[in-house]
Amino acid sequence: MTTQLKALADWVDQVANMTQPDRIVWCDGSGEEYSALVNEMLDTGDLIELNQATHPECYLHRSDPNDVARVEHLTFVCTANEQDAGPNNHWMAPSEAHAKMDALFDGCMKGRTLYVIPYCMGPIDSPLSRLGVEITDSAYVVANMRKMTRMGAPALERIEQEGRFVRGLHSTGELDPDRRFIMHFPEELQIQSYGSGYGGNALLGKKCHALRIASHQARSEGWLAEHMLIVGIESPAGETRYIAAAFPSACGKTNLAMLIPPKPYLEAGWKVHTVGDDICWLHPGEDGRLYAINPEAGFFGVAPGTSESTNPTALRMLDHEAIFTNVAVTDTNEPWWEGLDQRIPVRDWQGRPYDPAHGAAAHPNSRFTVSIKNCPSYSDQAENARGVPIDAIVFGGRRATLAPLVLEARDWEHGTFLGAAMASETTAAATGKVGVVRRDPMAMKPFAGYHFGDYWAHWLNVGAKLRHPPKIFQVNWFRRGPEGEFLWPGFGENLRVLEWILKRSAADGESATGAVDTPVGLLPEPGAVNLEGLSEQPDMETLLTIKADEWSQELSAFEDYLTDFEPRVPQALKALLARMREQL
Ligand code: OXD
Ligand code: MN
Repeated sequence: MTTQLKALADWVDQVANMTQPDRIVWCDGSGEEYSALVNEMLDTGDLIELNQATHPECYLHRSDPNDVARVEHLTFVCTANEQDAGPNNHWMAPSEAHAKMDALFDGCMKGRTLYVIPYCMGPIDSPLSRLGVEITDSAYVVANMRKMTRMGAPALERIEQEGRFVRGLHSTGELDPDRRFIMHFPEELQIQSYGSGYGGNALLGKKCHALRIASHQARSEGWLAEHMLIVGIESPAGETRYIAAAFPSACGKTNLAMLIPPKPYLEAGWKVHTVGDDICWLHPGEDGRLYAINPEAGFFGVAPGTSESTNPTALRMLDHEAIFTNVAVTDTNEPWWEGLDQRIPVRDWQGRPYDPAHGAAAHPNSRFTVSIKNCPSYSDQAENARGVPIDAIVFGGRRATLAPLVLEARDWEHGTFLGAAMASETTAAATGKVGVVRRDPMAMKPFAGYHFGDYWAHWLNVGAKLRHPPKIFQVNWFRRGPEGEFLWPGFGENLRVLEWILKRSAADGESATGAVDTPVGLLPEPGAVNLEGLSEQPDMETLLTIKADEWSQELSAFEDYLTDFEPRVPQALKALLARMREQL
């Protein structure tokens, strides 16, 4: 396989001249190609076979111990004008970044294979989808891209028809943290990544293309590329409505996207349909509503914490055809991670005999890669070329205090405000300290490919044009009590909150029943969130209280934060902030 498309053929030639691989392979995405790659990696030790009786076609990859998460400090947005990248991104001048990357890529594939991966983000026949080609020297990346994207021959055919595609160049290099960069050139539709094999740094379709480059593209084309799961909730009446929800990395998007309804809901006939767990492209439809597609075709999920009680659906899809990265293994050679069950693993994520003195057995950011088609709750609408209509947008963070269980925005503008004001405790998904509160607007801090001020303005513009915008909500599953205990049971029980959200979304305007007005937004009125059948009654009073002093402080902190983004902060957000403060 090669290509008729001259621009693509020329680019591959040019990259091959620079990187000097031994071999060039055009990936067709076939099953045979995948099996051959797996066998090759089993030979080199890049993959380790897991127990094929309990976990058919499941493999383990152990990464370099210094290459286990996204590296935000080495991730750059290289726009011609520094201001356009915004204070939310690290910036480098395109000429400087190209010179740096050219030097790193020079001869870097000697003795290696150069793989060309044509891919399509989104359903292959959808006008909302976008195309890309990743060149990589990592067989592990090819295998993961096959699960995460629609890649190979059909994607190439569409690329040849359209001619427009994002060019992503990746090499694992020497895996030296001092020779590692993830560069984005949104104005050139280019990504260059060197020195890491980790998912978010190396599977270029994901964060680099579907969020950083796509958000930039979306701005000029009038849509939104967001860090959101997409889930369909089917009521006992048989009506399915869709929610798009943004949470920072490792805050439960995968669990929420495939939740199992609590017992009374299951018995009543509620069902959950998974469309996506991480990325959502939102396009205004001709009917004035917002439509969503999941640009990805698989999950690259956080393993620790996934269990029979937190996400039984995920366990059903993880016992076949999954690639695990940096998990531990049991004496029966099955994958294991903290929170899975009571077994004691025999080897940790680095392959050492398990010793609690070395810390966790599985790396806290250990991952699984699996096709969405393996998911038992996979939605039959996930391949719909038009996308699914969104009824509610949800913003969630991880906050021990302050943020109530759920809050409804008055309108799109206020919802944009709540999204922009999001803050959350950091997790292991990125290198750096865990558990410190950082501002993370729309859960896009690491992923917006341009200036946040322009991004918020774009959100306001998109909403202003929608004749039937979805309602917007803020949630917090992570509120803690005086002993540090979680006040809300979370996981499947979150459906109780989603039910209230969907009820409110179906209702017209603010007059609808079930909500209490406060200066910061609308709260469920007492009894409005169904608690029937919960074994322990949560402290709803604390979960749904707005403390004026705490919120005044929060608004001041947000106001300070906004000053970093001047003069591009939309006036409407500042006016809202002033009004909320006055009312508090
Ligand atoms: C992810 C992340 O991998 O957000 O989805 O880090
Ligand atoms: Mn993510």
